[in-house]
Amino acid sequence: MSFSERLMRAVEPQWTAMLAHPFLRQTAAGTLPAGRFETWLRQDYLFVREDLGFIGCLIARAPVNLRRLLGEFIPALHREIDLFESMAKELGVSLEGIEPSPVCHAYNMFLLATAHTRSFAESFAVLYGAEKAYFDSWNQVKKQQTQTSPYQRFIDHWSNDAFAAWVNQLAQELNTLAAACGASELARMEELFRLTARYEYLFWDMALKGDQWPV
Ligand code: MP5
Repeated sequence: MSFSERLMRAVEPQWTAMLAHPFLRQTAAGTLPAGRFETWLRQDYLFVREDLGFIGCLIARAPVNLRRLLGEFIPALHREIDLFESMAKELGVSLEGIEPSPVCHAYNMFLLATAHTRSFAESFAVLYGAEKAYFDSWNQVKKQQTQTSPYQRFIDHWSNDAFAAWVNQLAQELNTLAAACGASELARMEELFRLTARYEYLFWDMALKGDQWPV
């Protein structure tokens, strides 16, 4: 079994819970309560803009052979930010003056802290987790939907063939990195991968139920 498969098996309970989250089912069925998708859109817009810093830090620490793969992800993230801005306009959602929710803030800080304080392989495992989570989640929405969604461009963005190829390539590179890691580093990668899956669950939960600073 490859290391990326081993990770998926290790976090199976968290992954299953993430994919079973009602936010995804209700997005597919078109039954989300008013305003919930818009909460996700606004918070994920902030998340992606912060994600650029995480990727930048990974590039700085990457072995030379991975700089191109990671470097090409930066313009892809800028195109993604354009997609958020164009969808927000279409849906009448304001992107002005948004504050990150506690979950969005914590997840972004987790990514940055990982990239700054953990090994490159550990940080790469977290990147794989975040990308794979979106690929699996939006693919599931796509499979479950029975009619075109007002949010179709987002659904298609993370479930198309190009995104599948990117996630696949991350898995291959992760397996190569893991082959050079000892048992304790592999265990830390697994622990961080599980935390990533937990944050992904929390992000859907935040979108559906709201999540505000109590004070
Ligand atoms: C991604 C995302 C995917 N946009 N938001 C969350 C909460 N997790 C993962 O990352 P990307 O960089 O948008 O492909």
